[in-house]
Amino acid sequence: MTATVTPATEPRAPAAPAPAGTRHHHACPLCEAMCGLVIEADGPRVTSIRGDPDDPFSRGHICPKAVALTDLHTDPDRIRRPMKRQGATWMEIGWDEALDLAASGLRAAQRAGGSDAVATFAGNPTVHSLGAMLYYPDFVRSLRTKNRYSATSVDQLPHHVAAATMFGHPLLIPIPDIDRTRHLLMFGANPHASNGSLMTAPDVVKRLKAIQQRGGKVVVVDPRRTETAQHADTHHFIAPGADAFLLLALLNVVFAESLARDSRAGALADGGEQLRALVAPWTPERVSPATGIAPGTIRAIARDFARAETAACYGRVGVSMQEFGGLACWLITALNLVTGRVDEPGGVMFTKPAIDPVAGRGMYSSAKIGRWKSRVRGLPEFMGELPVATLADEIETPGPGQVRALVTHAGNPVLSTPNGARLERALAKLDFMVSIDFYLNETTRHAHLILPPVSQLERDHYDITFHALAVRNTARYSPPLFAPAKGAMPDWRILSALTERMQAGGGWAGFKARWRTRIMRRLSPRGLVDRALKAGPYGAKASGNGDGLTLVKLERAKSGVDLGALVPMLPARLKTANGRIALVPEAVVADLPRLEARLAAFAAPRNGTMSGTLSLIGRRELRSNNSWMHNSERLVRGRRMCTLYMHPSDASARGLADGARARVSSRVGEVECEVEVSETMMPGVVCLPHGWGHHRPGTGQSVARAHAGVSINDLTDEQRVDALCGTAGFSGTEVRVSAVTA
Ligand SMILES: Nc1nc2c(c(=O)[nH]1)N[C@H]1C(S)=C(S)[C@@H](COP(=O)(O)OP(=O)(O)OC[C@H]3O[C@@H](n4cnc5c(=O)[nH]c(N)nc54)[C@H](O)[C@@H]3O)O[C@H]1N2
Ligand SMILES: Nc1nc2c(c(=O)[nH]1)N[C@H]1C(S)=C(S)[C@@H](COP(=O)(O)OP(=O)(O)OC[C@H]3O[C@@H](n4cnc5c(=O)[nH]c(N)nc54)[C@H](O)[C@@H]3O)O[C@H]1N2
Ligand code: SF4
Ligand SMILES: [Mo]
Repeated sequence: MTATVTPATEPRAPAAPAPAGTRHHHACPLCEAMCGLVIEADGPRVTSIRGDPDDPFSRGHICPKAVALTDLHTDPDRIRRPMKRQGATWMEIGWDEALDLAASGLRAAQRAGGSDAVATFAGNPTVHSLGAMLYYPDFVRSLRTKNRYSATSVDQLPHHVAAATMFGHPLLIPIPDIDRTRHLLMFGANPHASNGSLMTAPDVVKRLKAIQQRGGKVVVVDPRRTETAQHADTHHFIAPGADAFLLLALLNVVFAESLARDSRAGALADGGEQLRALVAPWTPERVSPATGIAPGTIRAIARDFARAETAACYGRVGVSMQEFGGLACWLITALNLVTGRVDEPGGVMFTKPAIDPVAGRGMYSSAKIGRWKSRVRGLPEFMGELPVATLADEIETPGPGQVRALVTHAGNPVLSTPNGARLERALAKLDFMVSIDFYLNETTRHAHLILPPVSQLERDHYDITFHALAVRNTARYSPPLFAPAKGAMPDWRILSALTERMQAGGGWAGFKARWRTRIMRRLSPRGLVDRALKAGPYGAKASGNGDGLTLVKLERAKSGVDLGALVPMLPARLKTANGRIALVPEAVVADLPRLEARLAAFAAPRNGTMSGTLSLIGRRELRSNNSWMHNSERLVRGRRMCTLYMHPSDASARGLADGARARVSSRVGEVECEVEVSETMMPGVVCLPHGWGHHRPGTGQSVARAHAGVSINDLTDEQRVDALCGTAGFSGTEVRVSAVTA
């Protein structure tokens, strides 16, 4: 299939020019770091993008991706008008026609198969779009479907599970107070590449260095000696997916050697004795073969952590995108709790954001796992969503409730979810698909309709999510840099227009929903932000003197405002029914036998020989952003990013030298790529980045296609999930690697 674009009769309108030589302040919306930018523009042209030295939080930091915002804005491949596909041909159509077609296509699917016949998938940039954050939930509600999916179940879901079951709300994730800690124990995170995650900390490299400069320690546990690990005081290789074993042993040592500490948060927690009993069998000796870490080292990690004056244990995707992610995330918080690190400066703390997502009672606030199950595989719902690892099953398996139509928003599940190739085949069988996205990518090419939002520079921004996950309390509002091009729609307008069209049902509930949509449309994101700020913890009401934070004030403070270091928030912030912390949450602990049953398999040696399998993990690169931003020449040129890292012993056992081509195969598929022999890999483990594989036909990103790479998710297995919550078990996928012979 090739993509031919037939222009609509209406010419493409140019971006409304900003006055010549203007300076704008804007928060970068690309990753979680929220760096402040100073962008200079000459008319419609961006002339420079620099870090904003006056941003009290990011202090002038910037990374190469921010500069590519201008490439994104001017990219001729970026879709600017709605597109309709007929066979392999795309044509531009007007907005009214496009929105009506979207609604009628979805309604037809609902009529034929009921409301669950329509599925939704929200990708990562949804969280980075103010408009989508505010208007996407109502759109999904208007569809009344149980088939809701998102990138959450290939990412941070287990962290939400731990937060929900221990503190009563999925968003009550404690954040490492890295600016004050003297000991940071990091599992499965590489902030040198990712710029920090579930820990918004712009200029995170400098903040990590500062820990060492004040005499503290950074300890990294990772199957790869990453950039972060190379700068740490200590790095320990761990077998992929074995973190829960190690954490059980760390807790075992803490109890066995009386290293636990009393604390305010600890006094609020129930289950201390139960936890002590649970971890008692998990001695360092018992977990050592499975983790690959010597018993003495495990004891030293536990002692150093527990004895440090202040300490924070933190884990990120390495512990959440694996088969035992729920257990690992729980155990990390449990370790923090019993050593007195929760809600203490220098430990892990809760934020007090100016707009508080925890205060609302939305569809994301439920603390229960599995209120319903997926139809085909019986995987559990969480936060109103089902695991995306089963989306292809739901599309392909006939019967009542079969998915026949799909809406994607800012996502690329063909490249981002396990066994993407199978999902890709499934997408081609849908009756109807609509994508809200400005690129024709590996996923959206299967849509019948693409509704493109404006570029990142044509919309306003307030980071609702990441201010709530930041290492300081800050607030920052960015007005649009450019007025939207004529006839262009931001995410929120598209979503609001679709919601209006899909809202059905009469009666009081229907009336209320329609009324809400109208009010929301009238307020716009800007108005909603103003309201939320006024109602928030720094608003006039909360501050009591009528002098609270408002949007107007934030607009005046162009570089954002600092609301101070994190402060103790317990017990007031707890959302559990009994107002206590569950140190041993029943739903999570019930998963321990599944882990125990795998101990022997983890301990069995399986690598190092020609025939042996290897364990596959992922990585992030500073100049890449998941599956997109690959159409920016300046980001993809230079050193090739999509290579397979491999330890010298594993490479030589297979006759592979640096730069050789290798065939990598798994239960589900096979790819061919270049090998980079690297001492930084744990023997037996190989590593590929995700988000590549742009060779597929029918896409519309010319630069990305020239730097195609291969997709790691053509190897990862949709059957391999964390059974507790259905999150994809990417880390540790078993693969075979062999030399490609001409
Ligand atoms: N094997 C493996 N797989 C992984 C990962 C891994 O580490 N290993 N990481 C996982 C993680 S953490 C994540 S978050 C996912 C990410 O995967 P996804 O969320 O599925 O996709 P992205 O690559 O972020 O694609 C973003 C899409 O959104 C579009 N877009 C960008 N900005 C906007 C906007 O403002 N509005 C709209 N409507 N569209 C926009 C882009 O054009 C692009 O098509 O991948 C996951 N997959
Ligand atoms: N430049 C850039 N920045 C990004 C992104 C991007 O694509 N590019 N993506 C953004 C997104 S969506 C997210 S979610 C964040 C993620 O932020 P991070 O979690 O910091 O991301 P990674 O760099 O993938 O780091 C994960 C680490 O886990 C290790 N790991 C893999 N498996 C295991 C395991 O089983 N156990 C342990 N202990 N470690 C393991 C990997 O080797 C890797 O070093 O980054 C965000 N920032
Ligand atoms: S670190 Fe993240 S927020 Fe900062 S400039 Fe880079 S992409 Fe933007
Ligand atoms: Mo992510």
